[in-house]
Amino acid sequence: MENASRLLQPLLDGNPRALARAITWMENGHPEARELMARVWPHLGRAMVIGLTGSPGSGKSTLTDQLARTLRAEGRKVGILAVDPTSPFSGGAILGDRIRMGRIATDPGIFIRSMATRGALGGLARATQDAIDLLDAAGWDVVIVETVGVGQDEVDVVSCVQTCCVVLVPGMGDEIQAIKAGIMEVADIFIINKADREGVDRVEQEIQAMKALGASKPWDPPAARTVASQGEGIAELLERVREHGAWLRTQGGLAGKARARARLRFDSLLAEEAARRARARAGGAAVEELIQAISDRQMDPYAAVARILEC
Ligand SMILES: Nc1nc2c(ncn2[C@@H]2O[C@H](COP(=O)(O)OP(=O)(O)OP(=O)(O)O)[C@@H](O)[C@H]2O)c(=O)[nH]1
Ligand SMILES: [Mg+2]
Repeated sequence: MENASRLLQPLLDGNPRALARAITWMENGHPEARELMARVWPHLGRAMVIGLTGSPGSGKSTLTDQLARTLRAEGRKVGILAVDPTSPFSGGAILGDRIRMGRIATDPGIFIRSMATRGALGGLARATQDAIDLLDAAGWDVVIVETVGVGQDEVDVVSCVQTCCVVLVPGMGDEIQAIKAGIMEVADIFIINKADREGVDRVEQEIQAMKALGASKPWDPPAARTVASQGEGIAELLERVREHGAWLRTQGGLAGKARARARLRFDSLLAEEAARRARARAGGAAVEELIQAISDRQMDPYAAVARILEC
C-alpha cells in the first residue's frame, strides 16, 4: 500500500500525479491522509489564494481562465479548484470547463480539479481547504477557487481565502439580492464582469449603496470592471488583488484571515470527525433504529443525537 512518506517527496517536488492522488486521499479519508497532512503542514503558507464567487453564468470560469493565462505569462504556476456543490460526481463540471479552457488545460503549470459534494457535513469546505494546502505544499504559486455562491459551504470556503472576489454582472435586475446573504460582506474585491453590457454604472451604484449601509471596514473593497471574454480589465484586476495582498501583509489582516481559516478547518473537521466516531461507536443498526424512532415520533431528534453522542 502507498504510504504518506512515499507520496510526500513527489508531492513537494510538484509532481501533478502525486498532487492529484494526495487530494483524492484527503477527500476519501485514506488511512494515510492524516499522516500526509501532518507532513505537508510545515511546508505551507507561500501560495496566493484567490476566491471567485458569483451567480451561475456570471463569467467565473472565463475570468479564471484569463487570470490563469496572465499569471502563466509571468511564469507562475496556477492551481484551479472548481467547487461545485450541486454535482454529486467530481469531474462532471470540470469537463466542460476543461473544454472551454482549451489551451490552458494542457499546460503542465496549470492544475485543474473539480471539488464536488462529499457526504459528510462540512466535507466540501474541508476537502477544498485540504486541496488548497496541498497545492501550496506542491509549489503552486497561485490557487484560484471558483464557486457558485449559493451554498453555505461555499460561503465558508471563499470567506477565508486570501482575496475573495465577488463577481457581479449588469442587466440582471436585483443582481446583488440574488447572491447568497453573507457573501457580499466577505468581498475583498467586487468584479463587475460583462462590462461590455448595459447597466455597468447601475451595478456600481448598487455596490456603493450597499457599502454605505454597512459598517465601514478597514479595507474598502474596490470594484473592478472586466470583459473576461475579451481579456479586458484582467491586468487591472490582478493589480487590485495584489494591492489587497499587500494591504493584508502590512495591516496585519493576514493573521485575521489565517485565523478565520484555521477556525473553519477546525470546526468542519471536528463536526466531521465527531460524527464519524459517534456513528462508528454506535454501529449502523443502532443509528437506523434511532432514525426510525424519530420518524415514528417515539423519540425527538435532539434526544436521539444526545443518545448517540453518549454511547
Ligand atoms: N458579453 C460577455 N460575455 C461573457 C463575459 N465573460 C464571460 N462571458 C460569457 O458568459 C458565459 C458564461 O461564462 P462562464 O465563464 O462559463 O461563467 P461561470 O460563472 O463560470 O458559469 P458557471 O460555472 O456555470 O456558474 C459564457 O458564454 C462566456 O463566454 C463578458 O465579459 N462579456
Ligand atoms: Mg464556471
